[in-house]
Amino acid sequence: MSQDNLAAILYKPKDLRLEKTSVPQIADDEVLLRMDSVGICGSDVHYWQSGACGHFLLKDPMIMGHEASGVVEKIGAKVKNLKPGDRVAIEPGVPCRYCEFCKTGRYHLCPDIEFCATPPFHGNLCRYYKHAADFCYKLPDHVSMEEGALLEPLSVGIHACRRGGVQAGDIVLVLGAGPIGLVTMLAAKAMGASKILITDILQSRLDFAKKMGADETILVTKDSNEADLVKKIHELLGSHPDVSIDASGAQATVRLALLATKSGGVAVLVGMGSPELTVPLAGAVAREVDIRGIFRYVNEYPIALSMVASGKVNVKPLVTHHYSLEETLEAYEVARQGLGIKVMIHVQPRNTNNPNKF
Ligand code: 572
Ligand code: ZN
Repeated sequence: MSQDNLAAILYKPKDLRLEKTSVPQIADDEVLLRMDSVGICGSDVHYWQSGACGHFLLKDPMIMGHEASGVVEKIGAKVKNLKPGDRVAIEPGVPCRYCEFCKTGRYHLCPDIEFCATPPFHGNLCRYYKHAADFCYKLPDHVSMEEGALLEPLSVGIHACRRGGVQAGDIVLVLGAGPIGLVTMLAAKAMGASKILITDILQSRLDFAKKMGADETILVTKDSNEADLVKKIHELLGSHPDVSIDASGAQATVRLALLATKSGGVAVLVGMGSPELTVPLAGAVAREVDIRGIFRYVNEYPIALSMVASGKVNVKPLVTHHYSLEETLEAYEVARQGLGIKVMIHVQPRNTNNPNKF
């Protein structure tokens, strides 16, 4: 094995470097992975630009990357579920397994979870990376390494839909057509939503969403009137949405979610741009609109893999840009400019580990 473990390390805001680090030693329940594909998430760009994301602050140099897939190089003495050569998707958050949240199945809320590229934990945008074997999911031959990496954002979308209770026949409103809005739309469709309307401030993103299966779109501009938008949402959907999912985090879209949702429906907030927002709460409360937050995902990787492997969800078109590990800085710049949807970094040349033609 080559001992070169080239890694993309964020030292401080706007100081991302490619440097060699050591190849990690594995514990008995871990696997050593040769990394293959790593997508860039909005949070990666936040850390790179500001050294922070929400309440997480970069203090020490950190290896980036958490939307990833790799190939098993070596297994620990107690690993039973994987063997060298297996192609895997990596669920990036490994919880303590002992706290009340872990024991009751909501391990994503574990206060001691170690999540890739969330300070102080390193991510996997590097050549060699070690991970808990039971948080690696073997990919069937017909699922590409890129799709394996995309199970991460797809899991966020599935979790948002499950928190919203999306079910067959539901009418769903998705606010924001960035990567998370799009995977939420794909998940809602796969879960049986009968009509999905998606909004954004960029027409290019709405055009993309339409190609990916949105039934209706609305372009929101700074001159848009809130009451008119709510009316238009109801008109285009032919009904009030059963579930609204805000994938933008802006005050304006959170307000729309609360105002547009059907009485007795659910409004899911995937993330908030700022810690406090001014929203029309009284109306939502009086109409028994349930407001639910989400934090990443829990037990959704196997669902995401089934959806992709069965062909129920096609995430491939989300990848608009491809770069090598050596081109990481260029890739981050493209992601920062928001020029495409998903920027993918190929640690090994693309298709090295894809047995089928894709
Ligand atoms: O891919 C999931 C994911 N989740 C992230 C960050 C990056 N990628 N987080 C979950 C939400 N938090 S937060 O602090 N926030 C809304 C900013 O609750 C950030 C980390
Ligand atoms: Zn992410």
